[in-house]
Amino acid sequence: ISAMKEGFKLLPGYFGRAQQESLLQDVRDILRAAPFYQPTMPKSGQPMSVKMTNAGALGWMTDKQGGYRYQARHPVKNTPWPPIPDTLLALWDDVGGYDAPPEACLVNWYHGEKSRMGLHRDQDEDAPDAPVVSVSLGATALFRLGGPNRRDKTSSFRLSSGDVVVLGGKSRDFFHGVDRVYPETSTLMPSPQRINLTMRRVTRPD
Ligand code: MD3
Ligand code: FE
Repeated sequence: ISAMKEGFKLLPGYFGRAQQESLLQDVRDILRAAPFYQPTMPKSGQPMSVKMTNAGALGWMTDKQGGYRYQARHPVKNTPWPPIPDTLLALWDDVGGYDAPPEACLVNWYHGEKSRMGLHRDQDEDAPDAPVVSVSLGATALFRLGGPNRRDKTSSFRLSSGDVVVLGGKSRDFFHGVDRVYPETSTLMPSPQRINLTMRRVTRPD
């Protein structure tokens, strides 16, 4: 990891198999209150290839009309998002190095071989000093991390089930994306499904 990637931490195999299964059950519980919805791109209305839901006081969403934003309610059910699971709050305390708790846990579902996430930055939060903490479950993904400018050189690596990524410091602002998911790489879910859980602080703590 170069100096450029300062603040970026990959913790391979942070969660073992039993904990992955327990986290997947937590996701199923979230889905009962807040099912996956189909996010669409601002202006174009292009559907994303990843489906989403959230846990926490605030959830990240996007649709054609409103664009990227955080809101307190599920866009279809109009009910509050369920709470962030305790295992994830404990993870944030263990690796986040940030005093205030996370407010949002975005659940990304890569449901097919065509699911991907284009190169982007996460810029919708008002607490840019807080890290982003992410957990991968299921199929292995090819993840790409660049720099603060879209044209910066990128490096790619695989994220496997149970891996944790912490984006702190400068890396918090770097371009990143998911190029593909690999079939038959995990027995946690039917291939080639992958779930990524991403915790964020959205508002500035008092
Ligand atoms: C690097 N999710 O939800 S998680 C996202 O695997 C997102 O679903 C990807 O990018 C996924 O916004 C990647 C790891 C991650 C999350 C946030 C980052 C990497 C990041 C923010 C800055 C740099
Ligand atoms: Fe992102």
